[in-house]
Amino acid sequence: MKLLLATTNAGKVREQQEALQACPVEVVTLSEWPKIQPPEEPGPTFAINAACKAFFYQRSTKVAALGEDSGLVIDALDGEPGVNSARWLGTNTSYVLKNQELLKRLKGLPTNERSARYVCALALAVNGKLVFSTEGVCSGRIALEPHGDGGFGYDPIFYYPPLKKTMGTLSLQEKNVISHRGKAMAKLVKFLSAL
Ligand code: ITT
Repeated sequence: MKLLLATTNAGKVREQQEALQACPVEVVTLSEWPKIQPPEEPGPTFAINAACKAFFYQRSTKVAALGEDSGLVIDALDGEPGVNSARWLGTNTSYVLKNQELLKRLKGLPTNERSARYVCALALAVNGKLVFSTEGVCSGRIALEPHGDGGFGYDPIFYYPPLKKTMGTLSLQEKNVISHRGKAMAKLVKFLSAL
C-alpha cells in the first residue's frame, strides 16, 4: 500500500517516517506534488483538522493520505497556542522568538502551574473514506528556559518529567517512544499491520 504523509512540516515527516520503518507500506511525501497548496484548517479541534488534511490531500493525489494536526496546549494560557500552534505569532516568526514569548508569558509561574501537553490527531483517508483516526497525548510542562536543539518547534521548552529532559534534548528515536506523535503513530502502525 502506498501511503502519503500529507504534511508540509519536515519535522513531522522525519518522525512519521521513523515510526513507519517496520510497517509494510510504501511511504511517499508531498515533495512529489510540489504544486499543491495546503488547505485551510477550519477546525476547532485537532481531529477535524487532521481529517480535513487527509481528505484534501487524498482527493488531490489519489493516494491514501495520512493527515495530521498537532499542537501545544498550555493550561495557564487557556489552552493556547493549541490548534493555532503553527500560526501563533505568525508563520514567519522563528521558534526561538515564539519560545521566548511563551516563557515571558509564563514568567514567575511555579512548576505546578506550568502544565502543558502536546496533542497529535491522525486521520487516514482512502478512496474518499475516513478509514482510521486516532490521537496521542504527551503530558509535561513548560521549562524555565530552553534546552536542546533537537526535534522542532516548541521542543526546547517542553519538559518531560519522567525523563527529566526537554524534548529538544531527545534523539528522534527517544522522542518517538514518548511523544504525542509517536504514540498516535504506534496505533496507526498496529492498524496497518493488521490489514
Ligand atoms: P501541516 O499542516 O502541513 O501538517 P503544520 O506545521 O502547519 O504542517 P499543524 O497545523 O498541525 O501542522 O501545526 C502543528 C504545530 O504544532 C507545529 O508547527 C508546531 O508548532 C507544533 N508542534 C506539533 N508537534 C510538535 C512537536 O512534536 N514538537 C514541536 N512542536 C510541535
